[in-house]
Amino acid sequence: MKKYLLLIFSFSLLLISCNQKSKEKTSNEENIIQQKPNIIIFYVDDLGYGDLSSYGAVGVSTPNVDKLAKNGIKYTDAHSSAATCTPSRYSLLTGQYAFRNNAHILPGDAPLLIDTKEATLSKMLKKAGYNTAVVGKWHLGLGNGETNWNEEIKPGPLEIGFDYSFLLPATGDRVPTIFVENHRAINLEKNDPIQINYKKSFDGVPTGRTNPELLRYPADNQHSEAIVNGISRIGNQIGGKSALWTDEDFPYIFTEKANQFIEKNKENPFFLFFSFHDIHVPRLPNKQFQGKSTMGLRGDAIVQMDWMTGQIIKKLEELNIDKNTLVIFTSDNGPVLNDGYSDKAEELLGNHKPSGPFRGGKYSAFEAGTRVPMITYWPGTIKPGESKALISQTDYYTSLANIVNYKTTAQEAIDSKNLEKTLLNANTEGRELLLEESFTLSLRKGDYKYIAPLKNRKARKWVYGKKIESGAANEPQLYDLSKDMGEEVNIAKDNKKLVEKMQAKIDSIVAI
Ligand code: NG6
Ligand code: CA
Repeated sequence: MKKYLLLIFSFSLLLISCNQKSKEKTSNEENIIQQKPNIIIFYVDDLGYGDLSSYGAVGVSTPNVDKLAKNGIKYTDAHSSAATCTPSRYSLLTGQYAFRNNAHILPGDAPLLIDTKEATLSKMLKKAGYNTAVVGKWHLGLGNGETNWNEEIKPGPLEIGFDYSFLLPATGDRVPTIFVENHRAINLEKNDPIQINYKKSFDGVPTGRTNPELLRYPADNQHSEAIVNGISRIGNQIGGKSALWTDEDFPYIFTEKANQFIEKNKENPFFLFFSFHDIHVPRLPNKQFQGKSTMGLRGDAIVQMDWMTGQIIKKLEELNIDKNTLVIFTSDNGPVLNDGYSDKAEELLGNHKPSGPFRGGKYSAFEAGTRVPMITYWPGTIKPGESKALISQTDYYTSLANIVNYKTTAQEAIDSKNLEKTLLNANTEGRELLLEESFTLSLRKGDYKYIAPLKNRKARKWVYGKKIESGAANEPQLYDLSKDMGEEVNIAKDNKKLVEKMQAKIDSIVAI
């Protein structure tokens, strides 16, 4: 009996020690896994360099984003790849300049712009062991060009590396005005299918043009088609009544979808591309945010965006994964006030400067077209600071690949530089040269900014229908931002050699 007991005793000891060993192993494994941080990219739409209080805003307060800026790295020379949305998104996700795929602002019925065989940031992170999601505005095309929105909608994000998607398909001002979750439009009823048409209107369906009295606020001619929620949009639409969105619900719906994804993936590394509709037009912030800025709807939309950011950061903190999550916060292009709707953005601006100290705005070749706020935040890992480094969103692909120890090939993300250290340390240099896409191509070399002349067409001073300078000209422009941040004095004529060199550099980038 004694012998028997001893045997049981030693057997239990063995079990305990094995168990401990396996526990050690699990915690080691956990450590290894935890070295791969979760990654969230907060991608705001049309947020200008001066639109956050941490970047000098006066008409609006953004405490949630300011907390990231204060405790992370605030960049002062960070750029979207282009001065409009689709091209910037294309570059962020592929690590390639948009001109390589002739990417420009897409209509809402455009097919998926990114070839499903192309390498993408999302595919790369998936291969590195991440669960990946995109929530919010897409605007990179969906389907094959003949999309029936009542059936399976593909290819889309799921075919280019995202495990989950919850989308506003194009923009808030374009049809279809429905949400698409993975391959399906949500809340559609079989007996009321939805159809859209970008060429002609549907008989008997009122539009902003035929029935302006139905509108909550007036719009320009391009935005005068389908009326949804009292707002006319670009493109015609009929049916799908049960599926049509209410713009004022966006902040809750997108935040909830994002937080559900985070909650589900709290145990494994995840990548969330959180792509805001705000502060793009039409600006229809929820009642909760109305009147919360001094700038009317545009400012209130910024407050809403700030709140949404705060809700997601709070979720990370609640789940205790904030210290294991790298957050990048930025915008897809510079600011615009009137972008087609009379929402009083111009009238109520006051002393607020959406472009900060820079010239131009959305669409423009001048700095404010692409110089946008950017913050990286990773509590416990990133030391707070301010960075002057020149960095493009095109660089996220290769930089994140390095952070997660993924080796990219030479054919992958060809325009993306490894700025891993620049993302994590405020005192690290950035790019030497940076390309900006707009009506033309511009090149930054340190503080010099060169804007290539338009060759085959006459440059217009103003962006068509907007109060924004295009920045394009028929002669070369060169500015020295160290003395002339506002790009007022063209020094091209006195610096012919440098102009030639910078044009040659652009030519060589284009020729790749
Ligand atoms: C333009 C729209 C503008 C906006 C933009 C896309 C006009 C007259 N209309 O065609 O309102 O929707 O496309 O913005 O300019 S972006 O941020 O998605 O690029
Ligand atoms: Ca945009």
